Amino acid sequence: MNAYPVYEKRTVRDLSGIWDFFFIPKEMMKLDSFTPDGLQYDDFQIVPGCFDAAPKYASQRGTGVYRTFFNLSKSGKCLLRIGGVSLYAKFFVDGVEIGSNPLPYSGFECEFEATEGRHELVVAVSNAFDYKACPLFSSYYDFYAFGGILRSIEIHELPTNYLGRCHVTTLDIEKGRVDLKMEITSDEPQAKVNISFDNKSCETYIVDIKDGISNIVLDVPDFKLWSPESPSMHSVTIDMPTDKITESFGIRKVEVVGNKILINGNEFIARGYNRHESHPEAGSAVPECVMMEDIQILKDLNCNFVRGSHYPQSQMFLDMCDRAGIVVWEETIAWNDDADHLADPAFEKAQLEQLKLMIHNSYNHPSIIMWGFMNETSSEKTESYPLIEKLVKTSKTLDSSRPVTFASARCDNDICFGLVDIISTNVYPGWYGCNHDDERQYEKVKPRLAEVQAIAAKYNKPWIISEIGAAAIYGCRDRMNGPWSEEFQTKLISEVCDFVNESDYKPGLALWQFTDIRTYSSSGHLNRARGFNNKGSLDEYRRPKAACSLVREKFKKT
Ligand code: ADA
Repeated sequence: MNAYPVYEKRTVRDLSGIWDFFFIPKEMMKLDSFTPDGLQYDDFQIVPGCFDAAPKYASQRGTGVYRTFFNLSKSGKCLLRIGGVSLYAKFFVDGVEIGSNPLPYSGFECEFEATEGRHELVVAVSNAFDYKACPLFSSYYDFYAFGGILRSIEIHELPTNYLGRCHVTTLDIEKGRVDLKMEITSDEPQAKVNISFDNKSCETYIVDIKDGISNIVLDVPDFKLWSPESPSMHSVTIDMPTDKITESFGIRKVEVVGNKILINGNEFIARGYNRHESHPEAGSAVPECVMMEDIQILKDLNCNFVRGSHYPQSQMFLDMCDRAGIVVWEETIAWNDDADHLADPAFEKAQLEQLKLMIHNSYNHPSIIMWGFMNETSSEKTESYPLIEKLVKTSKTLDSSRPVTFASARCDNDICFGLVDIISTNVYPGWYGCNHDDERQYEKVKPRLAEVQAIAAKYNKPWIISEIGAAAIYGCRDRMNGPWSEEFQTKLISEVCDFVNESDYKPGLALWQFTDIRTYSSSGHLNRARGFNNKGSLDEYRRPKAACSLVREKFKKT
């Protein structure tokens, strides 16, 4: 089984496995001119996977063309369902284009008609930087743009009347009352549905369908609340004569009250990391066993929080966060995009589309308590304000149950903090703009955080230090605490943790970052030793640096 939801009546083909493959260098072709006609596949790849994470195509940019075959038991409407691609892709069934996706890391679906029997599926996915084809990933972003099919890929045979998702919204944590918003495609104005929670006895309801949506409010029997400390999960099964879906969800309430974040009325103080989906041997297609390892390491470090930096997350990873009680900030992709991008209609369209897909795909995860977008954009400029305002309004329209935020690197003169529910700031005192010949740069941490706290306090909103840290090369030990040493990184993080633990107001904290990740040697004009962002508390192979033992202790005190 891939991540939730589970469709139990329709025929679903999981297409994970070995696919035919052919690589076209970017110099030979742009994706927009690709057709699969007459291609001779001379290789193979594993799906999910990144074709450029393995030796043969490492560092190459262009279009990876994947091909497989699938059988349909009947003619009719089908659904291609993919967990995410990088960077952008086109899809062909029997040589005919059925869809395209310009949104890196977004889970998405496209419907198509096909007859009973055997069919060819071609996924042409490009990792070439092309702002027109893919405005949401620029070559200066400080994380490596791998190419491939990152997560699960399925073909669903759709019945005449079928279910989309069922979004579960907590209405009352005292009664276990939830609102079920069911997506139903039907040629009838009503539907007869059997609804059961946790595979217990079901009840039959006749629901009205308006614009493809049916709502019903129900109390969950024998409910238990979801919280970071006690992450109880429930399931709901919607069973129609022709289709059946089971969704996983949690009953919990998230509120912002003054400068506090509350979960079920209890203050939540984030202690955790920014985590990229990245592994030196798998690229962005992080295997589920490594996701499990990351979850266990985060818990071992006494973390209760992870920011999915900087893009929509794997649904399987979010399923794991639900069950581990690790609270999540999920966000749309961006990295220091300037006002020229935000003023571009194509960039705006892509941002809004990715936000809608992210909320649609991730809605039922109780671990996600806030939506974010556009990391470190130019939120100090008036030209940026309209898109940030649109993203906030869109988020609230699609999901009034969660607060919104964005990580600002312009906190001293940010003009958009008034739009969001939570003030989030990325600051690097003691690392950037320092004279590292003087190893006491870490002494700059507390004064700077006090300055930022004063800015955040003006808004009387929760404040999260959404990024802070320093680089250390794994194994670099230096009694002089020199830069790039594990000692320096540990000392700087110690200053950060002491500030948040000693401060009267306890801000949230997401250290930058969980593990080292591949980037480029001169990302965003920043030097990156060995082509990696080395600010992980663990290296890219999840080997702990000295900072881990400090974090484990300091986070225990929260
Ligand atoms: C920024 C950015 C991160 C990373 C970090 C760094 O805050 O959001 O993605 O690039 O800086 O390591 O400098």
